[in-house]
Amino acid sequence: MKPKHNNQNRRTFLRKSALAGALTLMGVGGWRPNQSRANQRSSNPLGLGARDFVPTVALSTWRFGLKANAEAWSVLSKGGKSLDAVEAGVRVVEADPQERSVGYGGRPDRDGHVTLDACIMDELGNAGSVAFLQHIMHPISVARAVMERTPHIMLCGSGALEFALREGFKKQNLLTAESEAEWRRWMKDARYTPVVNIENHDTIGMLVRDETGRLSGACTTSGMAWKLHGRVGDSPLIGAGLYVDGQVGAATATGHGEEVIRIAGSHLVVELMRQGRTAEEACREAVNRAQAMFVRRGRDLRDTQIGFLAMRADGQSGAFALRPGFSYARTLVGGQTELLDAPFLLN
Ligand code: SD4
Repeated sequence: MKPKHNNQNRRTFLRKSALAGALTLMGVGGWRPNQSRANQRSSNPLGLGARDFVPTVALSTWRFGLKANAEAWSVLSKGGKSLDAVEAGVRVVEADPQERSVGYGGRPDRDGHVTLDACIMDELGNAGSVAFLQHIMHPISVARAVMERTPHIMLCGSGALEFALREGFKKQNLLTAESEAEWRRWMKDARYTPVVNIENHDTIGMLVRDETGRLSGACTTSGMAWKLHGRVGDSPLIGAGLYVDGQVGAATATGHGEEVIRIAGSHLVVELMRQGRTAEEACREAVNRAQAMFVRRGRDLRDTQIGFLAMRADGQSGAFALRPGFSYARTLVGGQTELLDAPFLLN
């Protein structure tokens, strides 16, 4: 049952929780800043800002994460659950036609179809996912329905669409005039060949920790633009695009999905945190592994990007990317939100 809070209790919660979290992060949790980050800051002898000791409550990928976090915060600040907060947060981006890499208005595949991938997971290992879903504005809510109303974790393609329609979701055209025009321009000189480049895809992955310490995550995308019809990326795959273990932490991925799948990226990040790494260190090691595998396969890294976000069960959070340019939104206990640039491996 949902806990009730009056305003006084809420303020007390926020204060106590920030303090307790800071103490945990500084001591009991064993968290120490790594040197490279410490060197970048100068506000105290350790090079850390006060904010580094305040637990994170919401973390999400890219600039559009700012509006997702704002929505998640409006759920959390009323005492809401992390699962409701992640769903509400990413729905904002799914419904925004200006965001051309998620949901409505997402860039289509090479045949002109908008196909969506999404998954959601809570701290107990409950999970739901949809892949290669068409015509539904909010794939994340269909994924949640798969989690809560079926014995399965993942539905895809026409089966996922049938399920969504039976559950009362409306069938809609998700291809906006702008995305269609961009696709038609691409068709002119693309010779119908799917491309991977760092500009044509951005997923929203979101991790939230609520006031009772429950972690949840969500990940939703229209995937790589101009992909082959039927292509599924990492975003709907539990363990690749998203993973949550309520006792350890949560992680989500963005970027070139094939490279994230190869290393089971988000699961790897959570396992590295289980072994004692901070969130940023875990993300960095996952990026190292992906890069090593890329190089072993003789591939050129110039046109690709992957990035991870992670949050430990105590609220310590971090990010790391292969290349520059990966930004993410972080909201701390108390509701302050900022857009940060993830540290990266290669220029
Ligand atoms: C995919 N990982 O479909 C997604 C796309 C993405 O930032 O995240 N882009 O491969």
